[in-house]
Amino acid sequence: MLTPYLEASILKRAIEKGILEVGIHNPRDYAAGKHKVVDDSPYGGGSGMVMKPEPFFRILGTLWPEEDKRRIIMLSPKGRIFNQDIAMELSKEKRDVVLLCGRYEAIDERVGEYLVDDEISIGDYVLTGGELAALVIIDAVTRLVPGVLGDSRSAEEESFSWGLLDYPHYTRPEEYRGMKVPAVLLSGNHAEINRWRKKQALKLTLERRPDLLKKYLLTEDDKKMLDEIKEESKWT
Ligand code: J9Q
Repeated sequence: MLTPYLEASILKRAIEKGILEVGIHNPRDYAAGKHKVVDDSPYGGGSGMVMKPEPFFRILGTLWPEEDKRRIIMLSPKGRIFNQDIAMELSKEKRDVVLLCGRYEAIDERVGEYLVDDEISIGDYVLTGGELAALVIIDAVTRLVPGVLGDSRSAEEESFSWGLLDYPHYTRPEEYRGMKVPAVLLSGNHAEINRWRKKQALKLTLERRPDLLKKYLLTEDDKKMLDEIKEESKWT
C-alpha cells in the first residue's frame, strides 16, 4: 500500500536526494510460529479481531532498541488531530519517527501503554487501517524539510499566506469565454497586487473558515481589509 505513493512524486525525489528515508516493517514478519499469526479474538468477547502485542514489541526492540532514538506515533482516531503545527514540529524531529499502523479493529492496549509516545488522528472518519494516515503525515512533514521542494516558494510568500485560504490564481489567456482576469493582476503594480491577493484570501477565509481567522495574527492593514470586506458585503 505504501510503496506506490512513496515511489511517485515529491517523496521519491526526497528519498533519492537522501533527505527522507522510509523503512516499512510488516508485523507479520515478526510474528511467532509457522503460521505468523498477528491477531486474535478479544478477551471479554465481542466481534472482530485484536492485533497481538508481541510483533510490535519485537519490531521496536529489534530496530529501535534505544528509547531516546525513537519517537513512536500511533495512527489512531483517538489521537490529537493532525494539523500544520504538528507537521512543522515533526519536520524538526531529530529522532527516528516510527508511525505505528494498526489494522483490524484494534491493537492490544499494552502496545499503546508501553511503547507509544504520541497518538495522531488525521480526522474524524473511519479508515480500514493506519497506512493512509501514515502517508498523509509523511507527505505533509516531508515537504517542510529544507531542500525537498527546492526554493520555489520564498519564506516571505509562505508567511504571507500561512494560516489563510489561498487567493485566486489566473494564467493565460487574459479572457476566456468572456471571463476576464481581474485587471489589478495585469497592472504591474505589485503593492496593489499583493494587497488584492491578501484581501481575497481574508475574504474567502472569513466566508468559509472563520475558525482559521481566529488563530491568524492580523496586521493593521489586514484589519482594515476585513472592515472593507464586511462593508462591501452589505451591498450584495
Ligand atoms: C488507524 N481510522 O482515522 C483517522 N485518523 C487515523 C485513523 C485511523 C483509523 C484506523 C486505524 C488510524
